Amino acid sequence: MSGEPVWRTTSGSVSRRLFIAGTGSILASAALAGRASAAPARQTAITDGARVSALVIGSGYGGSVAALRLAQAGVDVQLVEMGMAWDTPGPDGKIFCTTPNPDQRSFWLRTRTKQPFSQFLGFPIDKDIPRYTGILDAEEFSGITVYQGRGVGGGSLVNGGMAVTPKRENFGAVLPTVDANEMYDVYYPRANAGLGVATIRPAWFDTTDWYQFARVGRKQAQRSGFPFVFVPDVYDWDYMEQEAAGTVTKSALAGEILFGNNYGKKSLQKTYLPKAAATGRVTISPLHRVTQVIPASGGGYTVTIEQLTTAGAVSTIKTVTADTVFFAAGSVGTSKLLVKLKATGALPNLNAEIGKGWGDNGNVMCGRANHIWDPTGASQSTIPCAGIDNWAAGGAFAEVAPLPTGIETWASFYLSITKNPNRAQFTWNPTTRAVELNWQTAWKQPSIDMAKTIFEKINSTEGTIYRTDLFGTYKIWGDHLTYHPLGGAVLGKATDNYGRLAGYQGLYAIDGSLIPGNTSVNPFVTITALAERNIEKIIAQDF
Ligand code: FAE
Repeated sequence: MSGEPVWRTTSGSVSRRLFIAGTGSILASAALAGRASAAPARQTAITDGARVSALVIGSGYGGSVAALRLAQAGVDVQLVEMGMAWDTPGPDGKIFCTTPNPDQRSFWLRTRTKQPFSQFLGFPIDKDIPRYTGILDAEEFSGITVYQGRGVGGGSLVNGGMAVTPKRENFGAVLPTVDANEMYDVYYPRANAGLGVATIRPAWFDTTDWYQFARVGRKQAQRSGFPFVFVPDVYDWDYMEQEAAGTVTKSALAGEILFGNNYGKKSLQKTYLPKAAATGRVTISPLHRVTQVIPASGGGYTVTIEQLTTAGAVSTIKTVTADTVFFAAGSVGTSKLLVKLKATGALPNLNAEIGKGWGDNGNVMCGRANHIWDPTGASQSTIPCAGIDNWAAGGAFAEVAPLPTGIETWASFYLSITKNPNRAQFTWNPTTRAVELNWQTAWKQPSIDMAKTIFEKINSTEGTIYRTDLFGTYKIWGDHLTYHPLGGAVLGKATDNYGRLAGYQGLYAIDGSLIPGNTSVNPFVTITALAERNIEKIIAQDF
């Protein structure tokens, strides 16, 4: 296949470029998904003065599930997303830029990149870029940088696609008020099916150069007595095998991940969102940011929305009335909105739990330096497929992550999810008129200690040391960030047991803000499954 793939639609084959130019974002998404039929989606953005049944703020996992299920139940949905549509190729013919060569598409309104690794082999790797509504936000709070996706599809656009259902014995600690039987019998299977979750073919894993790094990870984990587990992903594994065979355009095997995958990854743009569009009841408004939600005098809520330019300026302010509002702006986005709305008197009856219970899913990163006889490979897929499970004994689950630099580095790299007990709170600062988070960098120490239960043992068995050149000069631990923000409107505390916000009828939280800080594994399958559970109940009882 050439670099300009051909997608089949009901009207025959069209080139992706032509199809996108001739249609709108949602139809383009449906075409990218290879779906045979998609009913026409409404193309126009939300209009000033509109009255809407359901307004969903944010188009990540929670927002996409809510939009699809509400629309299928016959409810008209306005899905409002502050990021771009990500449906139009740039000058290089691609929608997304690669991780090694970030351009303006990479970061959300920054003039310099802020890569998770600040340096490599002692050299700083960040560079200047034009300020643009790029795909990855590195949002800085005191003591932590929180990485989040921006655009139609939310975090699914930028994440590694690791689609992990927590072990059942850990679920009680993840969501204590939720019936585990229902989740494991109905909603986790529904979420996994809806997301297109699959596992790498073991025979290919065992032979391909692209996963040598993970095989080294397996060998070393097993030599130290740790369980090594394959981890499912939403990447199309058949497509990846074709990438390796050279028969399709490379994406995961061409360094694409952090700023989007042009091919192969089943982001929400290829799963829930085209299905939502196919109902004909969902309108998506990209580059629209919700800033205010206040009870309307005639019932429902008055919602203020800023339309943004790609430079981040506000071009128009729209006011609409919504019968119901679903907060799906992600843990940080939903928390920031709710904390502000409560503190500024727009929604004063929200309860005192708003903004509380925020955690980083215990994220901490590190690299290890292998011996010269243990190369991890110059060619590495960007998609992780395996992990080291020491949750029960040491409180750590370490994803064996790629370091796709294109050269041999002898480095093994890991993102650990740990049972870090620390929880932070969002609060409103009336002086700066901004929402703050009181996380402290020192609160990562339990995560480091838990990750060490794996890596000290491996280093001792292998006679190896940590890398000290990835996160600063002579710095071992990447303890400055999280990819997995969770909490801020915790289920059963800020809301009832289905996400209905306390104090107001018709207001719901339906995203990662509901989860109290930790999922024991990567979070998006749990966010999706919980959203599936909650929306089913809400549709049955409230609509
Ligand atoms: P999210 O997907 O963040 O969607 C919220 C959306 O709301 C975003 O599109 C925002 O732009 C939008 N928004 C925010 N505020 C507003 C506003 N005021 N008005 C309008 N729109 C707004 O929320 N998780 C895994 O399970 N496996 C992985 O492999 C994995 N890798 C990751 C790698 C990276 C680099 C990152 C950043 C995250 C990763 N995650 C991973 C985390 C995962 O993407 C995240 O938990 C989910 O995306 C959160 O889903 P939500 O629906 O809560």
